[in-house]
Formats: sequence, structure tokens, C-alpha cells
Amino acid sequence: MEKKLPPGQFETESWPILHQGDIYQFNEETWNFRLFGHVENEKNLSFHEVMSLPKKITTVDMHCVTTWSKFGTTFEGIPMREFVNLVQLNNDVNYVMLYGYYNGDPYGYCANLPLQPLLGDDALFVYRFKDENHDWQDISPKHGFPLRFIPPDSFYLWKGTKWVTGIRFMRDDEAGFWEELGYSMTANPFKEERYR
Ligand SMILES: Nc1nc2c(c(=O)[nH]1)N[C@H]1C(S)=C(S)[C@@H](COP(=O)(O)O)O[C@H]1N2
Ligand SMILES: [Mo]
Repeated sequence: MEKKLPPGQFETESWPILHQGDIYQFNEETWNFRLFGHVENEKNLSFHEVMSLPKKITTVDMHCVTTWSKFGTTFEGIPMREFVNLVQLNNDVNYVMLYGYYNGDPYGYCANLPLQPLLGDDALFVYRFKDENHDWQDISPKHGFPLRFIPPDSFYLWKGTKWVTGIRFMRDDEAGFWEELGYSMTANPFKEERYR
């Protein structure tokens, strides 16, 4: 596969760990995944219901705004479009906010993204990946167990919410956790959109 290093990035073989706050401890009893916002029918899915959705395997490059890029990690997960298929979107939904745990608050972290670029096979909510020996490993608690988002490589990795808890469907773009603090709304590594 051809390697494309975005400007200002360097390649790493390791998979660094980056987040704010505590590492979420999974509890299947209390875990749930919420589909809400501009939809006709809000949904609350149990872990079992989420894991029963169709799965895909994809290999993607990860680009962190702190300048490391990790090429070609293979993930298995549930495509964003499978969640979109469960709701009836109101007219003019063009953005999503992806929520995740931050210090015990299930909606404390969030990242905004345009919906259209997330409808392919390279936008998965992942639960396992292939390690350097090509063996499947569960995503570790530090990397977002039981479920985290991995964005297409046209977005910096902060858009990849770990310990995900839901998707809010939005008409207009809104700033998420890092975007509020001055990071880019669009976050394309190839255009080096780090800040706004
Ligand atoms: N819930 C949550 N998700 C998060 C973060 C966070 O602080 N909390 N940090 C983001 C940032 S800035 C990055 S670079 C990636 C890092 O993912 P990794 O630790 O698996 O490499 O997770 C993103 N997802
Ligand atoms: Mo990051």
C-alpha cells in the first residue's frame, strides 16, 4: 500500500495513547449507545444490540495532530452507516457529534464531523484490531474499549472518540471538545488543518 505522510507528520510503528481524563472501565449493565438529535426516532442501544449490527474490516492510517502518523492498522468494527440506517434523519442533517466518556461523564468528550464522508467502509466504530503479529486483539481500555470511533484518514485522530456513547445528528456544524479549545472544525491532515 502506498504511504502518504501528511505535511508536518512523522511515521511511528508504535501506537501512542492520547486522551484527557480517566480510562473508562467497561460495565455492560450500564453501557448504552444513544442515537439522538435531529431524528424522528431517538434510540438507545444495549451493548448486545450494537454488537449484533453488521461488521466490516478496514485498514486505515491514523494521523494525530501531535504529529505522529501510524500507517495501515487493520480494524474490525461497525460502519457509521449501520447506525444511520437505524434512524430516520430529519431533513438537512449534515453533521454528527460523536460522544464519549470523559472522567465518568458519558457525554464529556465529543468531536464534530460532516456525515457524508463517514458513510463508506473507512468510518468504523471499532472493537478489535490486528497487532504486529497479525493476530486479532481487543481494543485495550486505554485505546477505547469496548468501542471507539476511527475516522477516515482525511481527519486527524482527535475526531476518533474513544469509549463512544452516542451519535447526535445535527443540521449545522458545532464545535466539539478540542474544537472549542481552538482546534480545526474540518481537521484535514493533508491540508494541515490543525487550528482554527
Ligand atoms: N473519549 C475520548 N476520546 C478521545 C480522546 C479523549 O480525550 N477522550 N482523545 C482523542 C485524541 S486527541 C486522539 S489523538 C485519539 C488517540 O487515540 P489513541 O490513544 O488510541 O491513539 O483519541 C481521541 N479520542
Ligand atoms: Mo490528539
